[in-house]
Amino acid sequence: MPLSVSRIQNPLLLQRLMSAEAAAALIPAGAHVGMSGFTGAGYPKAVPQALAARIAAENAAGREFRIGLWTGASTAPELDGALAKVNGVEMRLPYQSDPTSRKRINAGEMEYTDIHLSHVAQYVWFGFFGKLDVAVIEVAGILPDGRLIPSTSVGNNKTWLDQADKIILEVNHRQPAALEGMHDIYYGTERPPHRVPIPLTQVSDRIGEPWLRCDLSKVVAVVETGQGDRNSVFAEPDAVSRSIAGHLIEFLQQEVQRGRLTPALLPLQSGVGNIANAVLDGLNAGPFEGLTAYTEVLQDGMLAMLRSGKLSFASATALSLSPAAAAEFEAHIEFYRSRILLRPQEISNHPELIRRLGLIAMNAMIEADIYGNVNSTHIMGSSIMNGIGGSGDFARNAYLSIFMTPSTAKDGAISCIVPMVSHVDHTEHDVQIIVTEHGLADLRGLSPKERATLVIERCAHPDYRPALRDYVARARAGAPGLHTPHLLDEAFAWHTRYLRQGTMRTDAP
Ligand code: 0RQ
Repeated sequence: MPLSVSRIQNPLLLQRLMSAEAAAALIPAGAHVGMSGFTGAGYPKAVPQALAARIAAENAAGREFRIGLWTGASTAPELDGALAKVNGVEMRLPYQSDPTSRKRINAGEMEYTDIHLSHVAQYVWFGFFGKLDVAVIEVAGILPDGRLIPSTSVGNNKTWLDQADKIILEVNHRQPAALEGMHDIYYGTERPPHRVPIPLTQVSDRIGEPWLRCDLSKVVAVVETGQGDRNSVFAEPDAVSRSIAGHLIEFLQQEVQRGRLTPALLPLQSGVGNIANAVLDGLNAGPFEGLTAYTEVLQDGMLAMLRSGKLSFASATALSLSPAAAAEFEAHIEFYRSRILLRPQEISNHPELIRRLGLIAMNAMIEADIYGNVNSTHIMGSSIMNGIGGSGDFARNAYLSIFMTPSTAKDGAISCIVPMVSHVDHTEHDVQIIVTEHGLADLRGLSPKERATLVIERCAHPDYRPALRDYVARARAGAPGLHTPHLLDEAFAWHTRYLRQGTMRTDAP
């Protein structure tokens, strides 16, 4: 049986089968395009590249052709990279981590709206970003009645399918057919003032359907693809990330001893990157049992915890796995089927659910200041790295809000603990715990002055402690009794003063 017949079971949609080039030709210049994809999982692989080729040809002919690109979160070189290379994106939202896009954004060649991931779907329903013209969605298959089997991420796909005028579907034969049944698409979210509580009280609760609904009359093209997701390999945990994990696990053990957590902890949320993955490795070898996760990205560390039995269930919106972990997932998909649910990001990141479930939120950061404000997004206050992603959704509403970083960046040339962050993503009110390889500062219940001492003595690199202590002493002396003493001129100058010239990266990959 030809692949198209097995994966595209709806006769009407089978008739819409065409090449990626023909499908890309249906996207008009200036369109708002909602594409699938969340942290390198479930993004369309062929149409974006065909669109990029078309944009390059249009530009070569002297015609400007750019689109507004909306996704779930970051994608991959075949999508963000390909479109950014031809300067085809006029405006991007809500999260990216692509080197070429980053360069374009920081060069003023691409506009970027960096927003909380839980906000995206509802802002589109509210009409805050204007009309969505086209949806380009990767799916694992199409049922006879036209319902869609979602791929390795759900992200904003439900909203894109619902809101777009035209739909282009990429049916990817490389994604496991056995993904069917591992999704939970909730259709009960209304606009205010008609909202009702979301009926989810346990991470494993099913509240929706395994398939995406699709208005077949809007589908203008179906394209077949066969490439896997392109996710990078995680670095083996190094001494720094192992120390961070160690401090965190020790802290969680103390919380259990104090009766503020049980040995099963509370549902874990884990951010992206090597440190987050190292913490999960640490938890996998640690003393806690019967853990659960309510997170947005399920990466290698969590898969290993499911396999070992440390983690009994994980709810996420994306399976962002390295090639080796993806192979493990596919080889044992029946094992994972009863332990993983993928949901829309408006549910995985929903403040109501995060507060109700009482999550332990663990996210990486760029820098924290002595009073507990956190910068997750900007280098030197001005240059975007990736975006806030879901970190704000989780930090603001979690049971425990934890931020982690090595104490220094750029081989020690930059302190990640500073007097005043150069950009604020998470205020002191949303940050409870700061961890570096040197230690952990528990800021709960402390005044700003108490926090400053703790953050410097526990978390700052010893090389930077004298300068930070000196700053605090002079700020306090200059303004005795003030609540949050600062020397503003110096606070603003810190980032340039303590930066060895020539080490700063302006075009970070
Ligand atoms: O640069 O690659 O040139 O070495 O920033 O830093 O230490 O490799 O850490 O990859 O875990 O990323 C906060 C960006 C951390 C990420 C951030 C430089 C450093 C390096 C990256 P190089 P690391 P990571 C759920 C949660 C926001 C979104 C989020 C992120 C590069 O975790 O995007 O949390 N978070 N979402 O050298 C100058 C400093 C620096 C610095 C680091 N103080 N000054 N450069 N760097 N600190 C997931 C989603 O929402 C999708």
